[in-house]
This record gives sequence, structure tokens and C-alpha cells, in this order.
Amino acid sequence: MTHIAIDIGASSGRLVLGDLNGDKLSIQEIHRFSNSFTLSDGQAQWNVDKLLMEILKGLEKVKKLGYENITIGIDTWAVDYVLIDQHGERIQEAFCYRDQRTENAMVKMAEHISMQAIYEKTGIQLQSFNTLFQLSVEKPALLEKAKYILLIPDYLAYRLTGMAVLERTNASTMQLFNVTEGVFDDELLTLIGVKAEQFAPFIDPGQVIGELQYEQFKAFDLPRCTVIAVASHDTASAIAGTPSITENWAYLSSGTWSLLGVEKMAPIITPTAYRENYTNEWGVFGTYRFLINIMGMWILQEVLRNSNENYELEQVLQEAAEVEPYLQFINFNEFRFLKPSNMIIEIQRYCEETMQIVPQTIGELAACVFSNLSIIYAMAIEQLQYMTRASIDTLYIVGGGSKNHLLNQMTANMSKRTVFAGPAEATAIGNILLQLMAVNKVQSLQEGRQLVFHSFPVQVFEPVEVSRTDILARFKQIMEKGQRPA
Ligand code: ADP
Ligand code: LRH
Repeated sequence: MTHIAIDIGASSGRLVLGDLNGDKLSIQEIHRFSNSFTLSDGQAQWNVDKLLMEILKGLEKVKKLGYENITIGIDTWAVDYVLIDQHGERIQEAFCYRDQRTENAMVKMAEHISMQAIYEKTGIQLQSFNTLFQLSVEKPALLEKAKYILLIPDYLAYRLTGMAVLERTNASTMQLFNVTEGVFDDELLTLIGVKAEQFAPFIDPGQVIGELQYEQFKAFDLPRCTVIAVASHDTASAIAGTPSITENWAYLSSGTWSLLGVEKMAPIITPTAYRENYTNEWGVFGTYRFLINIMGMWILQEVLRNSNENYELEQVLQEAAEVEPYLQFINFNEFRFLKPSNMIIEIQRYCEETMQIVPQTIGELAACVFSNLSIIYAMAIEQLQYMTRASIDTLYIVGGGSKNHLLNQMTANMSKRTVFAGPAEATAIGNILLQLMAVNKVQSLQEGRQLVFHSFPVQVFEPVEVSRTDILARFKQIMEKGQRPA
């Protein structure tokens, strides 16, 4: 049996074949495609039909390679959803979490319930884009028509199998569950006018969702395909696929977002965690991901897009390395960076407003992004140590951003921690691990992580001395003047 991970992030998607040979796991990328939200009438939406088409194209390639019998698992970004009517049709296009419709949603909801009360119930960070807030601004007539509210990976699995499920790791990001009891919170559901029956039944990673419905896709030459529930939240898959073999570790899943945190067996819900906006997302096997969302490579992606040049990343990194770092201090977690109309202009405006040197060239802009991300990462590690009362010695960076050797070194320096970087495809690997566990080829998460460590190159970055105290002090000064976080 062959296992294929379908891993779709906000910037790209891929079908990856995983092959377990003895005590070595190898992966082969079969199909890759770009992804981004589109703006239609100013609304940011995902093209979910295109995503389904890319999955089918990828599965055709799998068949062409001679694989007749496969399992697949699907993971994507969290919080976004599709409304399905009683005929199984999509009621409207899927909104992207960056759409401006939720800009005032938290303020409006605060008229009925305090944000702290929501946090204490759910353990989930307060972000205007969480499903809770997205549903709160949805038109009531549309919500009433919805038989099912399906998160994106569940929706894609539904299109392939006809089976509606709510995969558990992604479910918590909706901010609709009581964190300790794991059941829907009635007060929150009532506030947004949604019923618990409008969500499909829970499914845990490792369980079978269903068989691919061949008759629906006759135009494609597809292999026999069982769809298995994996950790369908990409971040949950990434952390499952992190090669953490040391004690006292933190992770940084570095893609469009930077998700920095620790794995815990119980949630941490304290006034500090609330104030600093740390979340307790449900992970695999009863774990919690206690982490913070940091505006990660999104900033660089947008700088590159707005530059209108076709820069190679390697070239950008080289130019950034030649620029003096830590010349500007910017809190990229401010709301203004969630979806500015032009990221370059937004950065430059911020620098003008705060009377700092304005970055101009692509190298200067990238150095500015990496400098500040490394500071934000370092600060998050200190906060995590404080809140968990446990020391953190090592940072595992996974995801596409782990290929950024310049930022890896800056992060090691600023955090004064050893950084292990890679694999870049940890999310797809975590997805495959859950499939391997479903068929009993891997017995535990720990065994899976050992397997990843021994199978894929991991690069080590040791910290070197920088004027860290001064840099952190200057960043904190800027932060105090700043806007509310995203
Ligand atoms: P997502 O899953 O959110 O779409 P990925 O994990 O695919 O994100 O990571 C995408 C990011 O990885 C890019 O925005 C880029 O910054 C970074 N990246 C990819 N390849 C490289 C590379 N060769 N060097 C440095 N950074 C890279
Ligand atoms: C990363 C991610 C993250 C969520 C965000 C919406 O891709 O899933 O964990 O907070 O997208």
C-alpha cells in the first residue's frame, strides 16, 4: 500500500509520496501547484474547485507512476470553511481568513461576551479570523441554509468521498469548543446563530473517512484510493512530523505563518497566556499545541509580490546577507500587516512614522523582515519558558522557511539557542506518519519522530554572540507605541 500526503498551504500545495523502507522514510514530490486567495469585488476568497482539480491531477500522476492502490490524507491551513446545503452544494465561495469582513467582529461580539471569557472557555487565541468570528459576520439566511459547515480539508475529503467529517485537530481552531470538555460551547453557538448539528461528526487522525467516488470523476484516470483522516490542520501535521529527539524543545513551523510553541499534555490558560495571545490547539494523540501565531513568511511573500520582479529566493537571501541587520524595529504582528494593500509601502510607512531608516532595496527589505522575525521568535521563546516554567534548549524549525539559512542563523543568535532546521516538508511527512500509524507500520508519535530524524537531513545552527540586549530593548520600545496585534 502506498501513502500520499496532500498538503496544501496558503502559498502552495503538493502531493507527496511516502515510502517506508526498513527504518528509513523517503518522500517523493509527485505534484506541486501554487495557491493564493483571489480578490473578487474586494473579497478575499479561495478557489476550492482549483484545489480539488489539482488533487485529481496529482492522483492521475500517481496512477501513471504505476501505483494502483493508495491511501491519501489531506491537510490544509485552519479556520476557513465551506457552507454546504442539503443537496451537498456549496452555498458560497470559501472566504479567506484575511478578508476584511471580520475586521470589527471581535468588537461587536464583545458587546455580548468578553474576549477573556471566550479565551477561558476555548483556550484558543483571540484572532479576528477564527471561525467563530467569521461565522458571526456570515449572513443569517446563508447560515440557516447550511446543512454542514465544513473546514477546508474536510470539505475536500467530502468532495472526494461524499463523507462529511470534522477532523479533531483542525476543529479546535474554530474556537467553538470548550477546551477541557471537548464539546461545543452552547453559549458561543447561540451567539453566532449556529447549531451543533450543522457540524459533521468528529473523526480522529488515523480513522478512515471513506473511499474515493470514482463514478464522480470518470474524466480522470485515478488509482484505488482510501481517504484517511490525518492531522488535517497543517500545523498539527507539521508538529507531528518534527524530528524532535532532544528534551526541552520548542518548534517553529515556518511557512506563510510562523507558529512557535511547545507540545503539552494539558492546556495552559492563564492571564499571561491570554494577554500575549497564546493558543492551545488540539494536537494528535491528546497533545496540545501551546503556541503563538507570528506573521511569518507572509511578509516576505508580499514584499516579493509587490516588488513586481521575479526574484529568486536565493538571490534575495544573498542580498539580505550583505545588508547590516537590525537597522529597523518593526512589530510585524500588528494588525496593519495582516493584509495591507502594499506590504512594501506599509513597511516603509511604519519606518517613517517611527523615524527609522526606510528600507528601499529588496536586500534591505528582506534584511528588515528577517531581523524582526528573529527578534519576535526570540521573545516568544522567553515567554514560553516563563509561561510553561520549563526550560527550552533547542528550537526545531520546519516548513519551507527552514530553508532560510540566514534567518535560521539570526534566530539562533537572537534566541541564544541551538536551531535544528528541516525538514522543509515536515507537514507532508507528518501527514504520511499518521497514515503509517493508521496501518500499524509506525507504532507511536515518538517512533515516527525518530524515523524522521534518521531519514531526513537536519541542519544545525549554533548561536554566535550579537548585541542582543540592546536590540531587544530597542524593539520593545517600538512595540510599546504600536497598534493592537492581528
Ligand atoms: P505554506 O505551507 O504556508 O504555503 P511553506 O511551508 O511551503 O508555506 O513555506 C513557504 C515559504 O518557504 C516561502 O514563503 C519562503 O519564504 C520559504 N522558502 C521556500 N523555499 C526557500 C528557499 N529555498 N530558501 C529560503 N526560503 C524558502
Ligand atoms: C498555517 C495555519 C495556522 C493558522 C493559519 C490560519 O498554515 O494553519 O496554524 O493559524 O494557517
